Amino acid sequence: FVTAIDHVGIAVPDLDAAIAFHREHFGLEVAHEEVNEEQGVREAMLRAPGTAGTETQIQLLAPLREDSAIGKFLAKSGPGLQQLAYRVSDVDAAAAALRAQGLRLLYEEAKRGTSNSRVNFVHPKDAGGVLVELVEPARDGAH
Ligand code: V0V
Repeated sequence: FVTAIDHVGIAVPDLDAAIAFHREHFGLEVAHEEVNEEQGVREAMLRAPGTAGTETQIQLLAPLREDSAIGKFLAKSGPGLQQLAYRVSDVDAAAAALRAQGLRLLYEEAKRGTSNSRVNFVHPKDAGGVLVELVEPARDGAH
């Protein structure tokens, strides 16, 4: 049910500084930026130039609060890779299938992710130490 590697998420202390770093050193461009209050993040999606629509994105995640998932991750592990996100066509079906296989999903119901996507997560302890996000893009095709 995984249709693509949607994005890889990096926890950063300062979003603007991280965007500038990736632009300056790797030539990545900002495809999208938003604040997600529920997740406690200010975030940006980056892509390589000329790849719009086909790209795997890099998601930079900066905390809005110390007690948010990213705030806690930074305090414990410091800046770095925080999540791997698989794109799925139906996040509820994907979550149900994984639950039936004995994996712990973090949310009972999918929550709102970037660009009105719907997301859920597999617990990192059940996925080889990797926080795996399942992301169902919004129907308008934005991701
Ligand atoms: C924690 N652990 C991780 C981890 N976070 N391992 C790998 N990758 C991570 N990102 C380890 C941690 O070191 C512990 O291992 C163990 O898991 C349990 O951690 P904990 O300290 O008890 O739990 P917390 O409070 O740190 O929470 C961890 C979880 C939390 C994964 C439950 O971060 C969470 O709810 N994440 C889902 C939401 C999220 O990440 N939102 C921000 C992105 P030891 O020490 O016991 O061995 S928002 C987003 O992605 C959006 C909007 C989007 O993509 O659209």
